[in-house]
Amino acid sequence: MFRSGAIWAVAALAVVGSVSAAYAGPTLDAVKKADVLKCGVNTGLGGFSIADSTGKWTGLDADVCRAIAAVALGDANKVKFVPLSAQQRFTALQNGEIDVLSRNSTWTLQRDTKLGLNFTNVTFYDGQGFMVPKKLNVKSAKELNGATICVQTGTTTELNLADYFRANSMQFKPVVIEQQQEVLGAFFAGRCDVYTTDRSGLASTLKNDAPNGGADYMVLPEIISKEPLGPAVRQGDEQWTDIVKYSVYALIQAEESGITQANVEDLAKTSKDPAVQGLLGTPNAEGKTSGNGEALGVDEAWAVRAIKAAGNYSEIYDRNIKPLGLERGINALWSQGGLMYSPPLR
Ligand SMILES: N[C@@H](CCC(=O)N[C@@H](CS)C(=O)NCC(=O)O)C(=O)O
Repeated sequence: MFRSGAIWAVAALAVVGSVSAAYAGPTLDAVKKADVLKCGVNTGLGGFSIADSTGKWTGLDADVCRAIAAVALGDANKVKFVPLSAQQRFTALQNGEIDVLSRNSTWTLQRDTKLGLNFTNVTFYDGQGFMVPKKLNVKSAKELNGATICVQTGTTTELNLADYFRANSMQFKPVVIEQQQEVLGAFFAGRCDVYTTDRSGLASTLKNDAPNGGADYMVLPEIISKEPLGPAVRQGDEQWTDIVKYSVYALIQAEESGITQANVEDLAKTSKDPAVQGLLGTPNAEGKTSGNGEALGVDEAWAVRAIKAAGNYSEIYDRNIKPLGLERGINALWSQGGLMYSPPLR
């Protein structure tokens, strides 16, 4: 018994050994050849991805693009931001117009399977809500029977809305529009009583797009769905999936390990903490590095560059999402009662 177990162990090791050298997948090759990461983003959603008048993109999703470019290409600035509507985004990814989608997109079973995509992580745990003009004098979504509701095409929002009203035996009149700016135009012009989207989208709209600084509008208390938002890639290139996945996990682990944009280079040289050394590719006391970079098919300083690109998850959150008035809540680290958790990066 022992003998045959030992033989199996040797055989298993041989197999593991033979696949341990990371292969170069087609997406990383293509990204390197183009020397730019084509990253699908929102057409303009403050806090997530929005371009200023000089064409500079900011936001959590834009920072994720930068972290991936830093890992894959060694330069956080080598990103071509491709703005996409809700309706266009998955086709653009399927067609190869973009290498990764980082655009407030909800991870759902059918997007992750039937659409031929892989969601890699959750970068923001969200949920759908409703915004109404204060003058409507409504305090709860349960009072919205018969309301006219503005919603964007090609979203989970559209589907949840129908489910919620059906489940509560209420009627509504949908005004379904493809372009975000037109949805908001219709709502603020009073063509709909209600605007519905992810609560982060409502917070962003209230702060950035609503007339009068949002003073005449309010968000109702109900959260009617789960909207785990995160990056997606095409199925079929496991290496690229892993690169995107661990680029994001490096940012989350960096927060947990106290690694910041400002101290990452220093810690890469001086830290004696094995977890930090492992993540940052620093040789340990025996002169050995963790080998994470090799396993991903990049170099060992990959995570240093990801963190240097935009900061750790809390830095990214505080810079982009906090100004929308959204506290960390369930987006806090697991060790602080939230859901943000990186697997061991070893
Ligand atoms: N998370 C939802 C909704 C995403 C979505 O597209 N939301 C709208 C409203 S906040 C949006 O971002 N529109 C901006 C655009 O079309 O560029 C989904 O994945 O379907």
